[in-house]
Amino acid sequence: MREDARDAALRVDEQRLWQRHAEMAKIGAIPGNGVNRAALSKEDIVARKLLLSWAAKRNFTIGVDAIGNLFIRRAGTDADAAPIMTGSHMDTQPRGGRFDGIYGVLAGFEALEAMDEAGIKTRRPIEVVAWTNEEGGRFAPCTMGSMVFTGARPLADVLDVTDNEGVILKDALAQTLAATPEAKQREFKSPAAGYIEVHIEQGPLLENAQKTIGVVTGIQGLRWFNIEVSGKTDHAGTTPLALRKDAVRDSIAIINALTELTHDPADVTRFTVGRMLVTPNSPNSVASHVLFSVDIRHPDPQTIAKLGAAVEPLARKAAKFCEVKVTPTLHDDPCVFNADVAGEIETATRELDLPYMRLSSGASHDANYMSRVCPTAMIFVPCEKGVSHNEAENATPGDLAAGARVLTAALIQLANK
Ligand code: HGY
Ligand code: MN
Ligand code: MN
Repeated sequence: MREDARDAALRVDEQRLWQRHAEMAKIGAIPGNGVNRAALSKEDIVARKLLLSWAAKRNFTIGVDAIGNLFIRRAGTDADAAPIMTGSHMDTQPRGGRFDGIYGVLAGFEALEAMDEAGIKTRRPIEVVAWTNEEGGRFAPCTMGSMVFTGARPLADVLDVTDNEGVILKDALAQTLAATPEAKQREFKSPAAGYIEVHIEQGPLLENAQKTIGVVTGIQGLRWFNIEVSGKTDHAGTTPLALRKDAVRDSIAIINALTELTHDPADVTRFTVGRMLVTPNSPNSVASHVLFSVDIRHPDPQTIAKLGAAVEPLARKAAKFCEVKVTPTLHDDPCVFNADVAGEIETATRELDLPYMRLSSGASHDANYMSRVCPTAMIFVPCEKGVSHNEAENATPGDLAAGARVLTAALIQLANK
């Protein structure tokens, strides 16, 4: 490892990093030590302003693109060189934790500050990005900011997405962009020479194996759908069952069919219905309309393709009384990270004498999309009992700092190649 990389890594300030998490956790704080900071919400805006206030104290330049991805750039000696990027997301699940996403943004910022304090220069610029709407909890699908930045989806495709309250994404986006006028406009698909994302594992493997660092080799495949079932509202007391077009009954039949499809004795396949909107949503009116989400995941490319292809025909077959509309909203095949970048992470981990293991990710991340446009890999640190997307999500200051040290060293190695 380069001397300057080691020097900067050892300047990562555990206390400052922990304190920053505490400050961010206040924005959207909910009982049980959790955080509810939805994408493009007023809480998201406050978090963006806080991050940019820290960047303004340093000689970093700030950029923003048309979907609100925020970029904090530390100059390199070669201004024209494509940057090495790092980052993650600041939005959370509705009952999210204090570390999912925000850790990758704060660790990236801590790496830039440690480089400043070590007084080191890198050939390439290094940029920290805070991706818009990684979670997809308010505006589906997830990983929206990185998807649009990398050109996997045109911005126009997502502007009219609405949240549960009927707010249109483009309106929430306009408000968010207006809140950070100090950020310079930035094009999509800006070239990057590499990307490393650090994140809590959101699973139990590191903790069970008593490892501090995960060198992440890839992400499993996932498919998201919105399924809409349209029937007819009727009186719950007087309408015979035989005459009903009951959207809830047909939704249950569809979900039972998908449960059967995804049944897996090895418990590797993941199937989740997390959102269900019922209309008119009254105990004594037969439901005329149901919209529900489908999230299916599997690490094997053929299996996830087969499962994804089966959803629409199965939904149509299972529904006996109502119209069914199946809209795919996310189609991610399993991704394999770049061996050289993973190698730099492993070398830095070994040279910093940290216990580690290689593993793949069950959760998806913006690194999924960045891996399609530049050499990409991830670093994991443990979270308590693997719990995430839950207020009880927890991590230790020591592990967070260790991940930030590996990140700092690996970024410097890559930025001088
Ligand atoms: O859904 C996911 O895997 C990520 O945590 N947003
Ligand atoms: Mn995340
Ligand atoms: Mn998440």
